[in-house]
Amino acid sequence: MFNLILFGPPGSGKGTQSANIVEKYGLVHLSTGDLLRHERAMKTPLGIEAQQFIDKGQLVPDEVVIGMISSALDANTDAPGFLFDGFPRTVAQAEALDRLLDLKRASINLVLFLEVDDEELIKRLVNRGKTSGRTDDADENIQRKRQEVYKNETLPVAGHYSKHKKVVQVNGMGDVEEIFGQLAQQIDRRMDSYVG
Ligand code: B4P
Repeated sequence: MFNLILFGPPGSGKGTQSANIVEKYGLVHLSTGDLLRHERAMKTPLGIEAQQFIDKGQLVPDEVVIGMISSALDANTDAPGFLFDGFPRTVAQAEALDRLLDLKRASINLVLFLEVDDEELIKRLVNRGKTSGRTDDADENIQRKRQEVYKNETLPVAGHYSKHKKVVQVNGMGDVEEIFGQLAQQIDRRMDSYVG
């Protein structure tokens, strides 16, 4: 199993690039943002509870997202590998993911870190808000809160994986296709050196 994390701040292009990566490499895409939005659309109790956090630009509690990922892993036993998008977002989530993969005799092979300037992030998300219908895109104050939460709670996740030399930084500014080319180069390199 080859397992990849696409990491970066809100608006760095994780969702955008995940679509390209999944198409090229056939990994199973697990986006906690998409899973939570699906729960909300189905009006499940989990979806309704999660939305209150999302609307304030806060993270949904760890136990909720870890439970969702655990079920998704169990539902895809034949997967050649997973692309984790927007997860893990806290060190506790990263530790839980390590344990879940360990049970499957697997681990994270590569963390690709998309780097984008702060002002560009806000610009992209405010822009997306014009068409996405997402309540968390609607206002700039929520965007700034999300960036702050990212710095305090999510950035330490990169430290967790860099201890094991799994993190590679990629410039997330510029053309979507060009950025994808750089991501693919890093994935190919790591896949070539991986036997399993
Ligand atoms: P997510 O759905 O993960 O959302 P995201 O961070 O907004 O987006 P992403 O980085 O994927 O950006 P995108 O490609 O769309 O999370 C939403 C919320 O759910 C979180 O705030 C949190 O509350 C909750 N949540 C999710 N996972 C959680 C977890 N694990 N734990 C706790 N809570 C969790 O790109 C953004 C925009 O930029 C798009 O409009 C795109 O078209 C544009 N764009 C992309 N690449 C570009 C480029 N190169 N140039 C110009 N524009 C570009």
